[in-house]
Amino acid sequence: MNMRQQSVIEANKMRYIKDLREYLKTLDELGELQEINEEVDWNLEIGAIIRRAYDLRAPAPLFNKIKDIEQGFRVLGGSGGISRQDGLKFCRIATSLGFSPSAGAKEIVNTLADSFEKEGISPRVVQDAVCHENIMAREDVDLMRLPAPFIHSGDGGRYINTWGTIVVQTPDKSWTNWSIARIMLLEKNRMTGLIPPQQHLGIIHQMWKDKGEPTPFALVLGAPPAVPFFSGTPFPEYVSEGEVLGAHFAEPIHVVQCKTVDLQVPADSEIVIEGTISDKETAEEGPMGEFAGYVGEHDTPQPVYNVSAITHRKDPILPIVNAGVPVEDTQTCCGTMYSAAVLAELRKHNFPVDTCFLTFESAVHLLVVTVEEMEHTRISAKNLAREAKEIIFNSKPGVDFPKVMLVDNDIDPSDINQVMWAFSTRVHPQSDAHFFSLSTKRHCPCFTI
Ligand SMILES: Cc1cc2nc3c(=O)[nH]c(=O)nc-3n(C[C@H](O)[C@H](O)[C@H](O)COP(=O)(O)O)c2cc1C
Ligand SMILES: [Mn+2]
Repeated sequence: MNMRQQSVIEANKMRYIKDLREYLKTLDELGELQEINEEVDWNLEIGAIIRRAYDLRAPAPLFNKIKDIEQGFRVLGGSGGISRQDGLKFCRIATSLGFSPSAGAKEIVNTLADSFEKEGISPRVVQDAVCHENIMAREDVDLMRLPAPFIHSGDGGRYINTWGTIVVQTPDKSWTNWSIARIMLLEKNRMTGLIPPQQHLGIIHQMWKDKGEPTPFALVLGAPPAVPFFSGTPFPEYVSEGEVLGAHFAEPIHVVQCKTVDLQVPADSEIVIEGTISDKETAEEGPMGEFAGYVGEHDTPQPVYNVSAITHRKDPILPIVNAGVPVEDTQTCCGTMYSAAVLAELRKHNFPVDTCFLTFESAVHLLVVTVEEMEHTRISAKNLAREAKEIIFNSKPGVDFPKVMLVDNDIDPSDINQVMWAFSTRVHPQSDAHFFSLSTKRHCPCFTI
């Protein structure tokens, strides 16, 4: 690490980065951004370059010129990727969430779990917003102007949403949910996307359907860097992600009223797509290469998103993820945030937990929980496992991964080499592996086991 980077790390200790462009500036100073000025194709090429960048742990690629797309519209990959630089492995996650670039997994996860317990801070409504610098409304709406990529060769279409936040609100307005779920382009003013019924998006969509009405939505692309992380966190029902984000940073995030729907979105965002999710109409969605590392085999009928406006900043940046084999941003986002959510849950039940980590390299299928070493003498390993299983698999985050490893806290659960060593030398195949049948219904459509 050179002296310039060291001073960048010093300057960024616990700093709240409030928009994507400031985040890109920080990445650039850390040596974590590469601008690509040659023309690239949205059809497979952008996806392939992002994939290569993950494999090399190379700086995040920012594509400045995209074939058939007007000059100025840009695409960013690797927003939450891991770094190959010594001591900076988690720097993109850390700086997105307000930590020092050199923060380790335990500091990030344990501090987030503390934040999840704090009283929420509601967003502050502002009047002017950069996301409204340009507006396409009603018949002027044209999604095809945006550089949505065709990512994997088996995909069912071009995906406009892989790292954006879908904002919806209950009909009584008491709960505003932010979440990430993939969305595919259909035509200039229509999209379709996964709306799993057990996810909060699905629960709120059902409330509107019960009233016989479509669900107003806003899709926020290129929000402040912390937003996707909070949108990818499985909080309990009726918890608004924006309020927990406010609690984490001890100040409200700025939001602005949408132009054509009664919703508010982070004001300092690059692109906002507004409209309603049909209560009746569906379209064939998918398949798409997913975070488990496989491309699904089928499309499925999913609700249609009808678009009433697109607003954007000048020269907007569309951040995307190429979901696939580890390590990519779905895994770093969910890995980090689910760990904090499980830790908060275990703490609530007085489980003797030190920290948790939903390992990136397992494609977020293996959660490692570290316990105080002396706890073994108080309670048998089998009982400890049973207790952990009861708490974890009955919580919202616990329905999305199938394997949990309990280990002494001399192991760093974010270091897969240490995890593999502990698993191989400390787990007796007959007496230390416990299988439980689970009543919880697993909901992830791309779940592999
Ligand atoms: C990049 C990324 C993409 C995701 N895509 C999907 C998706 O397509 N479908 C889904 O059900 N969950 C997806 N997730 C996980 C959800 O965002 C996560 O489960 C979140 O907790 C859902 O929000 P909710 O708790 O408000 O329901 C994705 C997460 C990330 C980080
Ligand atoms: Mn939620």
